[in-house]
Amino acid sequence: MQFLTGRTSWLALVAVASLSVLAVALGTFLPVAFASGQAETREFIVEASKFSYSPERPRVNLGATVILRLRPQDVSHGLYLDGYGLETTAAPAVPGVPGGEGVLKFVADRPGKFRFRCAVTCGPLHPFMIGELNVESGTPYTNAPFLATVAATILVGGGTLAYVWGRKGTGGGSAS
Ligand SMILES: [Cu+2]
Repeated sequence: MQFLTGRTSWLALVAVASLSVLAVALGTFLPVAFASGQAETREFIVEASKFSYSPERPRVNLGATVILRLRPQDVSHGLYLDGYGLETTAAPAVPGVPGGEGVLKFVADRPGKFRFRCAVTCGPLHPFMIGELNVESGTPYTNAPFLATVAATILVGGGTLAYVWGRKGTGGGSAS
């Protein structure tokens, strides 16, 4: 029929080209979005006391630099992080004496939930002194460049198609 004649086929070509350009833009934005996550630094003061941690379930984004500052509140405690194999211990702070803090600094490069447990036998319920670090792999659906690109793709692609179909409906194929 007249759908693939003259102007309509040219517009279809433009639509395909637009989508291609946007696909490339998508490929450019996504790595940037992930890279920006890597620049993030999350620091937590983890207070430890018999027999729990506070916060108990810190959450970070994949790629973030994480600083955990273990601060025992009553007796000496430790923190061993499963999956990452990291450990620190500390005694409670004493006024006038530096310390009272064990620091773990690392890049959260493994996604998932990782338990951490006390690394110092601190009492009868010591085995139950457990927390959990949640390393969330960033979903692309929450970053602005991705959403903007998707929106632009839909607008341009949909708009072009609507235009093509509109011209087809009004006999638009008959370019003068
Ligand atoms: Cu403990």
